[in-house]
Amino acid sequence: MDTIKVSGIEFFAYHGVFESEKQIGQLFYIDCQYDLREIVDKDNIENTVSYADVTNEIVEYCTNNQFDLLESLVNNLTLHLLTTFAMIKSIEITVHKPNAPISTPFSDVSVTRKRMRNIAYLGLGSNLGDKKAYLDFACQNLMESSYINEIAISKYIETKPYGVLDQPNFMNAAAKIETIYDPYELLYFCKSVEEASGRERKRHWGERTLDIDILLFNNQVIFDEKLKIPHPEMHIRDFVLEPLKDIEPYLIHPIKGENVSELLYKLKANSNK
Ligand code: PH2
Ligand code: MG
Ligand code: MG
Repeated sequence: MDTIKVSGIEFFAYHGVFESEKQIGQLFYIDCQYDLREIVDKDNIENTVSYADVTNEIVEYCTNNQFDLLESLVNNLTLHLLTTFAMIKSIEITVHKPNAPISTPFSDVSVTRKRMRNIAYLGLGSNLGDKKAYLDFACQNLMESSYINEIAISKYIETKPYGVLDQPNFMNAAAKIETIYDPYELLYFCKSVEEASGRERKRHWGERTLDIDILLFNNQVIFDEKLKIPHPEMHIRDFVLEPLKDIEPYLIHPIKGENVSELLYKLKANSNK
């Protein structure tokens, strides 16, 4: 893909923790590098993202908003640019603040942030109240987020409870999304939608108005306290594989190396033994 870079974009702004920085302001410099979604094969400005437009957008955003931290500035600026320019696939922004209030002589201080478009798969479930309405609620929240483009929603299926058996049947579904969130931001987003549905956490694996689990995120493997991707049990849950197969039967599990149809076939074969 084509990579475009603009360096040393200069502007005067008021970002900083100290009151004097907010009052007096100072010079900032930004380096910006972005990859396009597709190779530009026509000699026509309509087929690319003009570096002049990106530069103007950066200066406008940075002079119309104020942040204490450079980290917040680059975080929000990368979100803003990816939502503004649909043809940009990924972007890296470095903001320099060479006149920052540091008492020792220094040449520069800078913060860098990279952000890209990701493909993620979500598992949705509900087994309290109007289950279909809760799944619809989840999809609507996905659709309304500026940072998520919903690509596909599976059929909704009724399933027997798995794990904890003394609870009502579930309605389950899967969703494929494109998102500029990173995995942890997406996790917090899912939790916030669960909460907005009125979910109360009484017992592990118990009944819930709405559960939104991240199943897959690009081809990434994450295993830490907060987040495990791929979802550790997705390959042994028919209520995950069945709806996932509906939207992407040939999708390959990054650890198992088998596609969704194969995993579901094996799961069913084993449960019949
Ligand atoms: N979710 C669980 C536990 N058990 N069973 C079904 N059928 N569907 C679910 O979504 C489900 C479950 C924990 O997330
Ligand atoms: Mg779950
Ligand atoms: Mg969950």
